Amino acid sequence: MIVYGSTLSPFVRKVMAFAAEKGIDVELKPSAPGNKDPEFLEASPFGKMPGFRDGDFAISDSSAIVAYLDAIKPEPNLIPTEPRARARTIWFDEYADTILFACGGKMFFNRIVGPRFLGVPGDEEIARKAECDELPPLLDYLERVIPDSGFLVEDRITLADIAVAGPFVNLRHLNVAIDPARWPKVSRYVAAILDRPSFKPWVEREAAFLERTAA
Ligand SMILES: N[C@@H](CCC(=O)N[C@@H](CS)C(=O)NCC(=O)O)C(=O)O
Repeated sequence: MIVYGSTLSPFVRKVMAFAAEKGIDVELKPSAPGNKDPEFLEASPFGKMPGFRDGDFAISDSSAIVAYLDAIKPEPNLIPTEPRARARTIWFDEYADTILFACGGKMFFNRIVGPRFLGVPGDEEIARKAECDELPPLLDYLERVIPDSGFLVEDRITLADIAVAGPFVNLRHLNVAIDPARWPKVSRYVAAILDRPSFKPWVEREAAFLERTAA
């Protein structure tokens, strides 16, 4: 199975960590938006990453891909089946992919991707507003809902944790710290999930790449 993309994208990172937690072997094939390779475009018709292939089956969108992975290898189940737990898992996936990503993306694009990789100047005011105005309420929400078990749903690792913790890697790359005095649960939670073997090697690999490409 092939995942097309770069784990600097939280969506690609989510798929790679999910596959690792399930014990499914996937190959990461480097690809970036704008890639015109027909093999990639067949998997991702709008050129977004991640794309995915399993033989003659190709699909894009991180949530569609993880749904496929959870279905082909049901154990360990990472998308709960109990109705409320399932709904909450999908909610957290959505919270991460839309609300959290929209905020982190403004920082990551304007401070790293644009200036470093696309040759366009970043808008620091957009990044600053995202960090100072948009991020705190998103952390306040997590601080309220993280259970004592350290897992968002069913007191065990699920897609909810993989999706929510992933975008925090981009904040780490930006040296945007989560103040442990204000958000103690969030800072402990994120550190614990990102320390799992499913995430850690990607985080380290990304950090090394960003260090190599720093001006
Ligand atoms: N909902 C999609 C979002 C994928 C997405 O937007 N990926 C970004 C990278 S973080 C991308 O490829 N952007 C380039 C573009 O929109 O052309 C998913 O979950 O996979």
